[in-house]
Amino acid sequence: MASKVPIRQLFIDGEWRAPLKGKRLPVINPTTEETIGEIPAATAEDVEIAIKAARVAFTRNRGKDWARTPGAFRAKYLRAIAAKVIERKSELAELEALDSGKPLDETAWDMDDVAGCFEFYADLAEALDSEQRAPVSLPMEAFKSHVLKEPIGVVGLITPWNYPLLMAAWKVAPALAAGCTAILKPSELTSVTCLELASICKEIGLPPGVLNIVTGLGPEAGAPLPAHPDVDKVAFTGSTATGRAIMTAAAQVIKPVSLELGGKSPILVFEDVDIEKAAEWAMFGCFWTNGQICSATSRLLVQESIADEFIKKLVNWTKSIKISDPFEKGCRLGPVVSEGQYKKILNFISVAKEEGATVLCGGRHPEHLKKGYFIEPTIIGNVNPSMQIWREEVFGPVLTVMTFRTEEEAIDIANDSHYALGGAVLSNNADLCNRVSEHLQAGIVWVNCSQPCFCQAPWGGNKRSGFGRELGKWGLENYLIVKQVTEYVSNDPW
Ligand code: TXE
Repeated sequence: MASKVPIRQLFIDGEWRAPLKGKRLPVINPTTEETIGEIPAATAEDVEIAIKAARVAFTRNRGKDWARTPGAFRAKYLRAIAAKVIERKSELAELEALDSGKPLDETAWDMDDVAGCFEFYADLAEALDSEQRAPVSLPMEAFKSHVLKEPIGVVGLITPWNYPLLMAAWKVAPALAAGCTAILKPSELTSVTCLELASICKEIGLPPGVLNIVTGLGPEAGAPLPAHPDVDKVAFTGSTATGRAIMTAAAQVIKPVSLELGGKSPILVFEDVDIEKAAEWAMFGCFWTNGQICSATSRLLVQESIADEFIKKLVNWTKSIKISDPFEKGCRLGPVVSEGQYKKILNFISVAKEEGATVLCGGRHPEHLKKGYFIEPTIIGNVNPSMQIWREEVFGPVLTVMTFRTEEEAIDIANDSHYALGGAVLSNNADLCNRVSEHLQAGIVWVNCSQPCFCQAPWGGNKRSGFGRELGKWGLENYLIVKQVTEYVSNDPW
């Protein structure tokens, strides 16, 4: 079982490079609070070199331009990455659990999803070849027009810590499939597996400069990407505040951004549900990945007529969730990612109590675990829609509960949020589910479930949850631009 992490450097132009200023950051195991290694901390000077390398690899590479390679050529590299992830699955899953605190079972699934994502975009890269030169029908016979799909250019990919390698895959795989070259900046809290992705790229012989990986602090290693005139697009997943800063910087040089930001997603439970099944989805929807999911359905709305029975069941089950070292068999909840997040979540709970809410279960550090950033799975009732705990993203294992009487009221309360990422409706009435799905303000709606995610289907939010869609064919389009080519084909003078 891994207890230390490999020592790595920045990955720039196909080589390991020490950061120019020699800075390094500690890697802290959130389960033990111990330092278990370090990562290189890039500054603007390192990022500048990475951007230059990506630019050369994109279109100034003397005939070997990644941008001009056929999709089928790029697909081979994506498949090779997928194969290596599977070959190293248990090692990568262990490193991810060690670094992030997520249960080992979950990080093992994450690795399957990482490989699946690279495979999926390999298929789309191949398909892209046959989609080129699609004709456009014009109203004048003297002209013929077609469309070229071209890679957008050098892209900056900035990712968070809740699914460290998977969030990188969601961006790297479509970017490379489209023919873009990239600079990936993972979260400083969980960069370990992304540096292993670098080792995989080296091993499979990905052409130098196609993917550069710079680790370090956001303001130092991330901020140069949106601000730099030679980065053509930025894709970001993280907090709404950082998303706003990225958008502001990108606006100065007019470049597109796609933003997947925070959320406070509702789950609506109607009186005709099977209470046991619904309670399971409500728990899963909020406590999976230690509650650190942007789309976590953390606002539970339950119909008044079943509220007492439903909440009682939910609280009892939540109390039985196994919270332990992520490597322990049967672990369902590990520690949250960092001391900063731990304190932030406990503060949310204490403000909720001050505002008059009631902690129905959890709300503290578990007694049986002396060390680590553990927080018991928590359910908070007696809330009203103006409370901070109901309105703001907690990003931890905290579920907040309110009741409703009618469908209209449930939809109104659900939509009364700055966020609009996910939403779930649980009912046996198909018409009701359809109506609610249509009315919920969200980029993703789950019916009779919460959180399943497939790389074939679009992912992303509206309002302050961001814009742009990842995954599926929409994820590829994020990294493509369309070019119109129109030809005068008549022999007659114009
Ligand atoms: O996020 P940041 P943090 C939310 C969640 C969490 C809060 C804070 O509510 O409690 O954000 O987490 C990089 N220019 N989400 O502080 O800062 C940073 O290095 C460029 C929701 O970790 O947004 C990291 O790589 N980059 C979320 C990435 O941005 C910058 C997932 C995300 O960090 C930067 C994570 C800058 N100025 C947190 N500053 C989701 N939607 O899934 C930071 N970064």
